[in-house]
Amino acid sequence: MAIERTFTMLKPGVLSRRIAGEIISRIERKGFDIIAAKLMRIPRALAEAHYEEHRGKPFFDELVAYITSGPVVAMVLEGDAAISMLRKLCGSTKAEEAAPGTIRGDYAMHTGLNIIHASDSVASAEREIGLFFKPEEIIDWKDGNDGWI
Ligand code: IDP
Ligand code: MG
Repeated sequence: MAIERTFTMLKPGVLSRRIAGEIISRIERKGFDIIAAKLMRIPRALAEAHYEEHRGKPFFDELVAYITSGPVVAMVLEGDAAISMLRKLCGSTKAEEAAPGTIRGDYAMHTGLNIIHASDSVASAEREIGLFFKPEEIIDWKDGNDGWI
């Protein structure tokens, strides 16, 4: 499998619910390397750029309003097949289809409040990482646990 980088974001509400630690812990325990992380409040223009593919859809305005409504935790993760691996860990987009055991399945009741974003392709990951992080904010570290993960 190829090493990939993916972008993830704990959406607003995660900090208020005091579950950021639990979600980050699931990501770490799966084996991803967290290579960038920051707490931020997303400006409207960045939210619209991030969700550009959804502009014009019925939920777009609500989505942008939600994502700018409070602080998020933005991260870059690295690992084997990180993009599809993280999508699986997050679970389906629709709340009613997200399986128990996945992050969305375990922590979200509503699709519009599904608590975590994960890039869906190599192109999206590159684009989203570039929107949220400067190259110097990404730390390329090795933990020496490769044989265990
Ligand atoms: P994804 O987050 O699994 O990649 P997308 O289809 O890219 O799913 O949608 C982006 C976000 O927009 C979703 O995570 C969810 O918060 C919201 N969303 C998607 N579809 C709907 C919907 O039908 N109603 C309300 N919100 C939606
Ligand atoms: Mg998406």
